This record gives sequence, C-alpha cells and structure tokens, in this order.
Amino acid sequence: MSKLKDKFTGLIQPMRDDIRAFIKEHGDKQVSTVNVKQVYGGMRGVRAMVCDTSNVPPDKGLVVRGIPLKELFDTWPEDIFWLLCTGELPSDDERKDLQDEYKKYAGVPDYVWKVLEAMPKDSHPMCMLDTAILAMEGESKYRARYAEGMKKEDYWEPTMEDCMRILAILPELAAGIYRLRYNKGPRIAPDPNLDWGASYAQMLGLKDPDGIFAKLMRMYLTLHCDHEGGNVSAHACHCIGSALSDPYYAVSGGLNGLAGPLHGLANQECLKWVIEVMDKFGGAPTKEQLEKFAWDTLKAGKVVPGYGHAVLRITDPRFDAFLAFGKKYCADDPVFQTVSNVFDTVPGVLRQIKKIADPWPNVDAGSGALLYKFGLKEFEYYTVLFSVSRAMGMCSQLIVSRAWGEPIERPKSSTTEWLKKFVADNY
Ligand code: CMX
Repeated sequence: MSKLKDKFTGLIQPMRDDIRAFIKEHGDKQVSTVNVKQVYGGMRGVRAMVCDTSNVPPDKGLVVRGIPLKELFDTWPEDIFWLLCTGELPSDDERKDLQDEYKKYAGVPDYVWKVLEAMPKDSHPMCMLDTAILAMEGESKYRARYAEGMKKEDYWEPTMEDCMRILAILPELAAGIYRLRYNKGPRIAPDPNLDWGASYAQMLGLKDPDGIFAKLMRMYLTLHCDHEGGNVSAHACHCIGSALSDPYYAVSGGLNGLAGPLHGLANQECLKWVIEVMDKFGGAPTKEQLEKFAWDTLKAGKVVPGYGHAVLRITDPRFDAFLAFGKKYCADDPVFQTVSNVFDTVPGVLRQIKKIADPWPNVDAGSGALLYKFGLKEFEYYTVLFSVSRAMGMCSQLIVSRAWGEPIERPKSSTTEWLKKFVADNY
C-alpha cells in the first residue's frame, strides 16, 4: 500500500464519524439564505456545498487545509497534493513514496497519442487534453470495481487509484500535446530522476540552462492547485463525480469548464491583451496609454482579462507570487514590465466602474508574462498548464467526497413563473 493511501485510510473513519455526528446534531441549522438575485446570478455567495481541501476567504485568498498560500509559495506540487488529501505536509520519505507512485502509474498509452494525432491540426490544446483524459476512461479501476459490486465504504480507494493514474500521466500528456500541436518535434521521454514539476518542464523541451523554468513550473503547479469547491471547474468535476461517474469522466468534465474565458482560459486572453497593447503602442506603453487601452476594452463591451474575481476582494496572492518571481528573474523583460505596469494602472480604472466588485488582479494576470519570457509563447496552451495543476484539486476533492460518502448533487431549479408567483404570494 502506498504511504498516501495508508495515511488517508487512517483519516477516513474519524472524518465520517465527525461529519455524520455534525449532520445529526445540527442538520436543521440554517447556514445560508437565497434571494431572487442569487437564483438568477449564478448562485453567487450561496453556501450549499462542502469542500474541505481548501477555502478562499475574500480578504485572504487561497488557504489550503488551513495554510495560507503565501506560506506555500516554495512548496513542491507533490507536497501540495499530499496536503490537499490529508491536511498535512508530507515528510521527505512520504514525498519520495508519492513520487515513486507517480512513476509506477506513469506512461501515456499509444492509443491516446493516436487519438490526438487524428484530431484536426488546429484543435484547441484544452480540447486535446480533455479528449485524451476521457479516452482513457476504459482504464478506470473505479468503474471496474463498481461493476463488481464494491461496497460504498470502499469507493474512495479505486477513486484514489484512478486519480493517481491521471496525475501521473498528466505532465507527459500535456507536454506531448504541446509538442504535437505546435510542431515542436518528437515527444520527449520523461526523466525518471526528476520531480513532477521539473519533469513537465523538461518534456516541454524549452531551453532551461539555469533550471529557472523548472522552478517556475513547480511554483506554477503549486499556485493553481485548488480554489475551494464552487468555481466552475471544481464544481463541474464534483457534480459529475457525485453521480459516481469515475474520475476520468469527472476530471475531463471539470477541465472543460476550466476552458471557459471567464475561468481558466482567461490566462490565454490576458497575455494576448498585454501583447496587443504593446503592439499598438510599439513597446512597453505608458501609464496613460494603458489607461486608455483599458477604457477602450471596457467601452467595446469586453472584460479586462486577469482582473476581477467572483470571490476575492484583494490582489490574488497567486498574482503576488508571480510578480515577485518576475521581479527576481526577469525584471528587465518588457512584457513582464508591462504586466507590472498594468497592475499599477488597471485597478484604478476598474474601480471607477461601480458594478465591478473586485478591481484587483487574479491568478491569470501575472503568469503568462513569465511563461512568455521562457519561450512558451503559444497563449492557447496556457490553460493546459493550469489544468495539470488544478487536476490535483479536483482529484483530492473527489477522493475526499467519496471517502465520507457524499450523495449525488441535485439542487432544485425553479421556473421564472414559479419565482414570480412565489414573490407575489409571499411578499
Ligand atoms: N473587466 C470588465 N468587466 C468586469 C470585470 C473585468 N475584469 N470584472 C467584472 N466585470 C463586470 C462583469 O462582467 C459584470 O458585468 P455585467 O453585470 O454587465 O455582466 C459586473 O462587472 C459584475 O461582475 P462581478 O460581480 O464583479 O464579477 P463576477 O463574479 O460576475 O465575475 C469574473 C467574476 C472573474 C468572471 C469577472 O471578474 C471577469 O470576467 N474577469 C475577467 C476574466 C477573468 O480574468 N477570469 C479569470 C478568473 C479567475 C479564474 O477563475 O480562473
């Protein structure tokens, strides 16, 4: 048994007992109310689901299992997955065991490459990634065990096994998609001596003589790991998983949500916006030029990508981490300087628009400039990097929900007619 499985096994019964006792004693206590605006407004702020892997206080940003993200900036992604699942950071020994598990589960099957090679040459890399994960569904241990009549208490175990397989192949799969989609030459085989993040960096095949890109990749994969349960991708994955669809279905489905421009795709849109403004003004623009470009974007009815958030009301700490990394390693780079100047300018513009609840940068505002600097210039690929990391959050959330026995998700919808009648009858 892997050390992660072993550790998690010990956590399950206390977690089940705790949740069951809590529901039994306090099940009828009210935690949230819902008004008409929220019903029509994407359920914003409605507390109606559980996620114990992380939470996002609006004034703090991501907190992973009680640890604020700013204390985790230098943590390796392997440690983050362990933390998400167990609530504790691993020892060196435990991290090594998890890395060995990834190696055990590694290896993208040939048929997956054939599926990807058969897709149209201009397929979006997110569509390729999600298709590839779905194509592997036949491997699901969860589905096989369910068909054999596995007991409900055991659901988490093959869920974890499927998740380990998905996480183990993701860097190789994502790097292979990069090389195939952008004609970068043959795929690069994984180096078994490298960690999860460095191995992904190496398989992308970009020049990295000083190992700084590998460092960036580790940080990138750490920062994007999870963002509580209600965001589109986590929620989609969770909802699919609640029907007991296996993790291949659920993670692929969740990542389809990440591919939306209001969510994970904003990182491709963001750097595009920065490059457009630089092209327009022939280099790093002045503050006045940036302000005008932001206003022009807004007047054209478009969003300024990378700014605003459904939950956060501060500068995203993930943005802070990228900004600090950029200041350390690429302070002279004009694209990075522009990103930094956008940060000094755009919030002042967005603050003047009353309806915008959060004028501050989110995670997507800073990462692209750094990737660009290290030669990863294909914007459309950026959400794939986000996905490799976010799969850790999705997988850990699936494992935890299966472990405590969360039921199928089924909120009640209403027709507009019903809502109008309800208001007329009751107010
Ligand atoms: N530029 C222009 N308008 C913005 C804006 C921005 N950056 N942020 C919010 N608004 C607008 C909304 O579009 C909305 O307008 P309408 O009422 O006309 O539809 C209004 O302000 C109110 O929105 P809000 O309550 O502040 O924000 P929401 O919770 O509705 O939406 C988000 C949040 C992220 C979708 C929105 O801020 C946005 O579109 N930002 C730009 C895209 C982006 O960066 N997305 C990535 C988010 C991080 C992630 O999930 O990966």
